[in-house]
Amino acid sequence: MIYDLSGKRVFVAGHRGMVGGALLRRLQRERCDLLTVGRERLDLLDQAAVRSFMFEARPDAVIVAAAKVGGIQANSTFPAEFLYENLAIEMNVIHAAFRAGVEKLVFLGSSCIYPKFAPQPIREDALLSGPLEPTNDCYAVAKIAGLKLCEAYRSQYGADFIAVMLTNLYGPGDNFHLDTSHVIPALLRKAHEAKISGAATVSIWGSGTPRREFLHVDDASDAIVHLLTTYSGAQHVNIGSGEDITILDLMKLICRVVGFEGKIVADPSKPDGTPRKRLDVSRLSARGWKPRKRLKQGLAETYAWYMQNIEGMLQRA
Ligand code: GFB
Repeated sequence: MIYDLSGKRVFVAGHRGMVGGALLRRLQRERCDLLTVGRERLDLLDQAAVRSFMFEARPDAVIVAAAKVGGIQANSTFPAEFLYENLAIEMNVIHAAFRAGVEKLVFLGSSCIYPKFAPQPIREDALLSGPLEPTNDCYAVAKIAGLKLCEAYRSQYGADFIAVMLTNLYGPGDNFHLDTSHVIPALLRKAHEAKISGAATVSIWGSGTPRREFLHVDDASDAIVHLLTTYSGAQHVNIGSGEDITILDLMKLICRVVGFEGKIVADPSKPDGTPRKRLDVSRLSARGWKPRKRLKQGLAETYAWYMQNIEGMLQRA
């Protein structure tokens, strides 16, 4: 243990998102005070407001879980917002945390920071070794900037700011909107709706051949807290399950979980994105952490969560 959370005030920026929500659940098991603030009270894009908040709230530790996120289609449709909003959130929160004397900060990044054709599994040192995947290069550039910001405040000022790079996450609290979501919520919803309507087929975007690595958000939040309390270093750390699966096999698994028995058809008019992005998680494993939840179990639980929350989501849509 190098950062003991007992008695600390921990600010989770972005607590209403899927990862932020999981972090709150996980941190409730620690003896720390949790600090959150809703979007209506603090706009993280507003530099002056973030600075005032940080100086008034005086957190000891900060987790930057706030971000503009979305799946392959949202990323390629709104590159300006993905770049601008993510840069602004990182810049405002990380700089204000530094100025307010925050002792420890964890910045959450994503596996899309790595080159499109990085050798698999992807090691941390693959960063900036080749061109990015174009469907999400704006998001990736913003996340690389956040990582570099942490590195720079550490090397220049000795700030204990660390960066972790997360693989594709899923779980309760995810976005199930078909245009903007990541693949798992989209396919759970499509399979469910196909089952309910008695459809003969269900479609998946692209060829079905890309491979993705998935990690349940409760495992992700556990790994983040593990690194927050046990790690300090300039090198960012990958967080993943270490296993990947093709999108077609993922959909077969989802159809079994949901109980849809029709045919799966590919939609080649939609993009595949990067062919493969499995993270090398040996640095994390060497620090004594491993995931608990198997994909099938995590999918079943996420489907159950979707079923319980479907009405509220439809009302908000
Ligand atoms: O999860 P996803 O949108 O994002 O898509 P990425 C993963 C794969 O699933 C792609 C395919 O090959 C999609 O073409 N796919 C199949 C679908 N059917 C669907 C569907 O109905 N909806 C969606 N969304 N995908 C994201 C990045 O990339 O990964 C973000 O855009 C972020 O920046 C995130 O880094 C972790 O894995 O391709």
